[in-house]
Amino acid sequence: MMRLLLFFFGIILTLLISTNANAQYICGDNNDDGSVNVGDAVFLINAIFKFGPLPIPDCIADANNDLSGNVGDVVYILNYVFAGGPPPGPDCCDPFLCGDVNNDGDITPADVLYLTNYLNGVGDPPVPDECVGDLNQDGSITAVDLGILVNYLNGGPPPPEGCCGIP
Ligand SMILES: [Ca+2]
Ligand SMILES: [Ca+2]
Ligand SMILES: [Ca+2]
Ligand SMILES: [Ca+2]
Repeated sequence: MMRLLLFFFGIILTLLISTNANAQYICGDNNDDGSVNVGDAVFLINAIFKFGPLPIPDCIADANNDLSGNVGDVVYILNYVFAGGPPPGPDCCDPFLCGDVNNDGDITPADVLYLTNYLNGVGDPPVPDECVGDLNQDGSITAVDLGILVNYLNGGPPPPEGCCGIP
């Protein structure tokens, strides 16, 4: 049963995640009524377990911004509505911040350290996808990309927005 559920989630995740990044939306407002409340948790449960309609755009289902739309987002919404947890989003449809290689939502010296460790073979690759570390979009992560990151933190131009192919 568990394996079946996991398989099913895999299909749903593929369905839920899209690259629609420019529509007006509220992350977690799955039923599009203008606010995030328990109805949105129910909406997402229906989408996952009962083949109900998907939110539009479907990326807003990713309330916890981990690049998947699943029961974790139902829990996240319930925690927000009932337990004072953090609100969804706002970047659920724009998950790739180029240069934020440790995926904490910001570009800071910690990203330089993360990327340096990776280039030295002692750290993990950039998350959530290696593409956020390819700042010059040449298909590989090198010292040049690290240089762009360092330069930005020293007041240079910001990394490009489309390093992962999503402008
Ligand atoms: Ca709603
Ligand atoms: Ca999620
Ligand atoms: Ca970061
Ligand atoms: Ca590169």
